Amino acid sequence: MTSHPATAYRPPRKPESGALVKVVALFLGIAVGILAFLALFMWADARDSRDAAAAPASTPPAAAAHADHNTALPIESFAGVVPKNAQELAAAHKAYDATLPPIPAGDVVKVHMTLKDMVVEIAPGVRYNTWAFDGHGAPGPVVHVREGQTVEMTLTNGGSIPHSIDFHAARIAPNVAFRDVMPGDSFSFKFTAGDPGVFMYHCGTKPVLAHIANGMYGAIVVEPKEGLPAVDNEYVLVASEWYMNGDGIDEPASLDMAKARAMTPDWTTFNGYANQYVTHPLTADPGDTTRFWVVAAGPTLDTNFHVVGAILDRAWVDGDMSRHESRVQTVAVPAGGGAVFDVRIAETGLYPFVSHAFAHVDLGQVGLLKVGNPPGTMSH
Ligand SMILES: [Cu+2]
Repeated sequence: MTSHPATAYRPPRKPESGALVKVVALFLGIAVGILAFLALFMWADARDSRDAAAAPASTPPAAAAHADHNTALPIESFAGVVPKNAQELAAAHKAYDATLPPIPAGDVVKVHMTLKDMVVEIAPGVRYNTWAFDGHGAPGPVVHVREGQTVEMTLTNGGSIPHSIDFHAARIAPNVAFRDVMPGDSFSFKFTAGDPGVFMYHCGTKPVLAHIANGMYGAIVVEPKEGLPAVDNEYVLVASEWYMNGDGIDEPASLDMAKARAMTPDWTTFNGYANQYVTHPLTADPGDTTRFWVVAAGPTLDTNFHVVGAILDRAWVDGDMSRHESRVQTVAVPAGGGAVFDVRIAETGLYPFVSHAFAHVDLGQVGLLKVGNPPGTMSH
């Protein structure tokens, strides 16, 4: 496995000659052959395991529980690796407040974010070295404005390398507004929030993949001037994925750039922490309509938004608030995109909201909407 500490990232060198390319191609050919052999071997091994499982147990349970999670992938995965007291830690974790904040009064909304290097927890007992907007970890704070308001944005760089901020809600020259801000400096720009919807913001400093993967993203909600249909609850969910060079348990993990390029995350999350709304559900009352403002921050993967046991009554897709789809089941929110979903749920119960690309659920991108007080749960 090759891993790059986030702060020591170097781009790969280009092959220097055609001969080198040929050598690399030869090695790749050999590697594919070896992988094919390994795949065959693992298939045979899996068959053996299945047969062994059917036979009386001969492997001590402790050895089985400590199965190597690392043999199936060319890149080492830390997916699902948590300490023994994970449940306790998940319960103690303070969930990111998903509630949509109110719109500030006035024509101008001043937003000041300070970038800080900080360690955050992204799953129970799993820590990661982020570059974080406004000391929030990831995602950064939700910015909520009304269409027509002017956003006056100041970014202070309290980190150790250059950073920037790119608002998808802005029509502005990016070379001016989204420029790099040096450590210790501050920079301001303003834009009119003229297009309603929910948009991503993120650091746009190169390599952007690394800056987003390290937690530099968030959501800005631009409420349409004429408003939307009234609802009972409004929540903001930012979907993202994490690529780690260690399990993050004994010491915080940093970015593994090879994994980020290969798009093989260790964890996927809503609002930066795996399964946090399973342990600490979002809430609604029976008969309520709940609005989800969803951004897929990536850095690379989409989120396929679905609420189990419900239909998305209204879906405004990718920031287009001029029309909505009705009664749809699953809507893909592309990396770098956002969508708004209204869901009316009549019956008491626990309703999972997920990315229905189910590897994402397995890696932590799932939460619960608790409607009423289903039996066996505490009141809210
Ligand atoms: Cu950055």
